[in-house]
Amino acid sequence: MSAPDWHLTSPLYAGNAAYLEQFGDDALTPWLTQPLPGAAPASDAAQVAVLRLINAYRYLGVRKAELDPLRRFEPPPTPELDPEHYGLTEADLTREFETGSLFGVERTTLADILQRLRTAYCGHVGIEYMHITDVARKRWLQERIESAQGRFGVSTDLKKKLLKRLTDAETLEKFLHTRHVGQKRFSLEGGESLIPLLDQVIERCARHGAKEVVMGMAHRGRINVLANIMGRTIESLYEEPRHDHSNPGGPDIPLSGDVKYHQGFSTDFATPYGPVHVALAFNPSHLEIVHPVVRGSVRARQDRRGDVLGYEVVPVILHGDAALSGQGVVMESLNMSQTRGFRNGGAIHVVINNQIGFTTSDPRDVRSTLYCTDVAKMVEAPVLHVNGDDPEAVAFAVQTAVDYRYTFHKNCFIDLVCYRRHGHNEQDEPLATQPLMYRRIQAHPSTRTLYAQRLVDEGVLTQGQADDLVDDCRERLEHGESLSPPALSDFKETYSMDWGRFKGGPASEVPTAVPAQRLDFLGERITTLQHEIELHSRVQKVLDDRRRMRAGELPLDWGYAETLAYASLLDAGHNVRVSGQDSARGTFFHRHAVWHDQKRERRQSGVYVPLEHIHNQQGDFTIIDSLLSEEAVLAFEYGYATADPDTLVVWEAQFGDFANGAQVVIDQFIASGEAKWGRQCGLTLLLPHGFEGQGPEHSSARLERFLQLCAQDNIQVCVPTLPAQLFHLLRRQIVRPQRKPLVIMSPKSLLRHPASTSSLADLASGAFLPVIDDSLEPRNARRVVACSGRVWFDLEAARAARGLDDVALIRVEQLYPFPEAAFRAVLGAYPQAATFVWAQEEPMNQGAWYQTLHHLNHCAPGGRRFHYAGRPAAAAPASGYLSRHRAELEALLSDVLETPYEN
Ligand SMILES: Cc1ncc(C[n+]2csc(CCOP(=O)(O)OP(=O)(O)O)c2C)c(N)n1
Ligand SMILES: [Mg+2]
Repeated sequence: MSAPDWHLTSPLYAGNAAYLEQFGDDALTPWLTQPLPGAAPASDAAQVAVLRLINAYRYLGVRKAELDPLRRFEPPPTPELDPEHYGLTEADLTREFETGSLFGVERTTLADILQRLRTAYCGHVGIEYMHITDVARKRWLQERIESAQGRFGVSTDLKKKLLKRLTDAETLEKFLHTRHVGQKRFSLEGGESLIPLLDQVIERCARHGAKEVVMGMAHRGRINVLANIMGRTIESLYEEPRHDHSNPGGPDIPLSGDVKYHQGFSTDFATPYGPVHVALAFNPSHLEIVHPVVRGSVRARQDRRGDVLGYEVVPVILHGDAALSGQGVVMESLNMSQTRGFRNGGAIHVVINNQIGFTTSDPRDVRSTLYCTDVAKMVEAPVLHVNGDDPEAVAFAVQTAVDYRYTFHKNCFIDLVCYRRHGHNEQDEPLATQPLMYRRIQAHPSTRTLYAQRLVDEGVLTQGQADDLVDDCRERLEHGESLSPPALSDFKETYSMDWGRFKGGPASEVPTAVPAQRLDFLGERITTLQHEIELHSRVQKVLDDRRRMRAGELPLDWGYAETLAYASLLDAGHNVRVSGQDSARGTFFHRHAVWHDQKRERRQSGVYVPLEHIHNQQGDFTIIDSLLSEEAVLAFEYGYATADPDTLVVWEAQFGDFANGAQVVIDQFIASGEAKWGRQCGLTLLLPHGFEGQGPEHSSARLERFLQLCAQDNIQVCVPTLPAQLFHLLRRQIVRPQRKPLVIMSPKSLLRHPASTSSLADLASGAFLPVIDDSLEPRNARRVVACSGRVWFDLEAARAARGLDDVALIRVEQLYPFPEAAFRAVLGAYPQAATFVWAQEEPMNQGAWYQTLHHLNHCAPGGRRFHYAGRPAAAAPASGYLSRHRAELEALLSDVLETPYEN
C-alpha cells in the first residue's frame, strides 16, 4: 500500500514516509482501524460502535482539527472518525445512544454526539492526550475539552486585550522593518499570536500564585518578545554598545557583547494578580540548549524559595518546530524533567510552529515523527495544537496548559501552528525554495487583520477603534516608549539575588583553611550515624578509615578531604549541590556521600546522608545520581549556578572524556557566558583525567580543549595532585568574592595512591597552592622538570629508582590563570638549573604543552626555553594495549629524566 499524499506534502503531518509506504495508515492506529464485521450492527453492537467512535475522536480528532492558518492541505483521511467505519448508518444519526464518559451529556442522538465531538476535537484546538496513562490526568483534560465544545468563553475585555497585544506584535515588526532596514531580526510575522500567548501564560501563572517565570527561547520573535513582554525599548535594543560597556563585576574585562536576538533580560511584569518577575535567559545560537539551562535556573530559584512543587517559579520554554524535533538535548531535558534532582513541577512548552526550519519543510526530510511535538509523548505530556490565526483558541490552549501544569505539576505543550511571513531572516528569499507556500503566505491577511475584522463583525469594537490601536502603538514606538504592561515601581522581589557582592576580573586568593578543632567537629559529624544502619563491609571499611583519619591515625585520602570541604561549607550556611552519574557513591568507590542500609529499602529510610547531619543551621546538601546525560545535565547545572551564587554547584563526569558530549555548554556558556553576557558563574566541573592504561577513551578529559578556551580570566583550570589541594580549591570556589567556572582534572588511580595523601594540618593551614615545589628541594638541581597531574608520582618514583639528585620536580596545579609569579619564584630557587623540561603524559598535541608553553618560557630564567618530554602527537589520546602504555610510560620517564636537551 502506498502512503496517502498528505503524508508527503503537509509539514503538519509529517510521518516516517518509508514506514507509511510499507504499512499505510493502519500502521498508526491498528487497534482502531478494524471495521466491525457485518454491515448493520445489532443495537447493542451499535452502542458499542458509538463508544468506539467517541474514543476514536479522543485519539484522532486532532488529525481533522483546523490547525493550519494557510489551509494548504486537506486534512489527512481518517476513516476512524466516520460512523460508517464502525458499521453505523445514516439511520443511526437520529437514534439516541448512551455517551459513556463523554462530558456534558449522558444520552443523546448520534448526530448530536458527532457534532459535540467535532466541535471539541476538530476545531482550532487539536489535542493529543490519550497517550497519558494516568486516568485522572486524562479525565481532567477530557472534561476541559469536551465541556468547552470549541467555545472558549472569551470575555469582551479579553478579546480587546488579545487584539491589542496582537497589534503591538505586528506594529513592532513593521516599525522595525522601516526603521532598521537590512538588520536581521528573525521576524515573528506570521506567528504574532505568540505575544498574546505569552501575555496570557504569565497572567494565568500569576493567578495560580507564580512569583517568577523564567523563559528560554531562540532567535525567532525574540526582539518582539524583548519589547512586548520584557519591556525593552527599541532604542535600548538597537543602540550601539558604548565603549565603556564593561562587565558589571569589574572594569578589566570588557564585555564582548552579543547580537540583539540573543539578549536576555529580566523585568517585573504587571498582572491583575500581582507582579511576576519574568526573566528571559541569554541564548546562544545553538538551538534548544537553553532548555535545560532554564530548567536549572528555575530549580535554583525554587530551591531558594522552598518551592518544592513549583507553584512560585515556572519555566516557560519556547521551541522552533524544526529544532524541537531535531535536537537531542530536548529528549535529554524532558527525561530529566520528572527526576528528583532536576524536576521543576512541570514546564510550559510553546512551539512556534511555522512549519518550516530555515528552508526545510518537506515532511520527508524534516523528521520521522507525525508531529513536531511527538517527543513530548515520552513524558506523557499533553499537546495542545492550536491555530495561530485564532487568538481566542490560543487563549484557551494557554488556560488549559497552565491549569494542567498547576494541577498535576507536569509538562504541557502548546503547539502554536502558524507560518513565517518572510524568509529565515529578512534578507532571505523564501520564494526560491518554497514558491507555493510563500505565494499563499503573500496572499494571506495577517492574524491581526483577521482578528480585528472578526471583532468588528461581532460588534466588540469598530474598525476605527481597531485602527486606533495601530496608531497608538506606532506612536509609542515613535516616542521610544515600552510596549509591555508597565512594571510596578514599588515591587521589590524578595528573593532576587544580589550579584553586586561578586567582583569580575582576575580572581583573588583567599584563606581557605579551617581550624583544626572545627575539622574535628566536622569529622565527627560525617563519621557518626544518627540511627542504626547496617553498611556493606566495604563501606564500613571506608567509614572506619575516615574515623581513623579524623583521629590522625591515617593520612587523609581524597574522599575524606572532599567530604570535609563540603562539610565546612555547609557548616558556614552555604549549600552544596553535586550531580553526576553515580556521584553519590563515586565512580571509583571513593566518595560514599550516601550510605545504604543493607537490610532496608531506600524508601524506608534505608539511606543515610552524613552531610545532612552537620547541625540545624547548616546549608542544604544535595547529591544526585544523575540520569545518563552530559549535555542536558551540565547545562542544567550551569543554569543553576548562574541563578545561585551561594550554592557550590559541582558537576562530575563519570570519566572526563564524556564531557565533550556537553561541548556546546562548555563553549557557549561556561567559557564565554561572562564575556558575552556579563553572567558570572561559579560552576565546578570534576573531570576524571589521567593516563593509566585504560585505553583511549577514559584517559583524557581533553585538558587541551579547556586550556584553548582560556582567556580574559574566564575560567580556571586546575589539576590537583593532593587531597588537601582539592579541599582548598572547593572551598575557594565559594569563599572568594568571585564566581568563575572551575574545571578540575580530577583523580582516578591517585585516589588510592599511597603518596597522594594529606594531613589534617594541611587543611587547618595554608590555601590552595597553584604551584608545588619539590619537597626534596634539590637546590643544586641541573634539570628542572615541570608537570601537571599524576605523572608527577611516576616521575618521582623513577627519579628515586635512578638515584638522581640533580633533578627537581615541580607541580603546576593551576594551569589557568597561569600562576606566573609563583612559578617564577619556584624556578628561581634552582640557580644551578641549566635544563628546563615540561613533562606530560598526554600526547604532544594534547595536554597542557602548546597552551602553556608561552607561560613557561616567560617564567624561565635567563631567556632559557622549556623542552617538551612526553608522548609524540597522536590521534587517539592513549593506547588500548596495556603493554604499549607501559612502554610509552617508560620512554617518557627516560626522556624527562635523562635525555640531554640542548639549550
Ligand atoms: C544547533 C543548531 N544547529 C543549526 C542552527 C542553524 N539554524 C538557525 S535557525 C535554523 C532553523 C530553525 O528552524 P525552527 O526550529 O523551525 O525555527 P524557525 O526559524 O522556523 O522559527 C537553523 C538550522 C542553529 N542555530 N543551531
Ligand atoms: Mg520553524
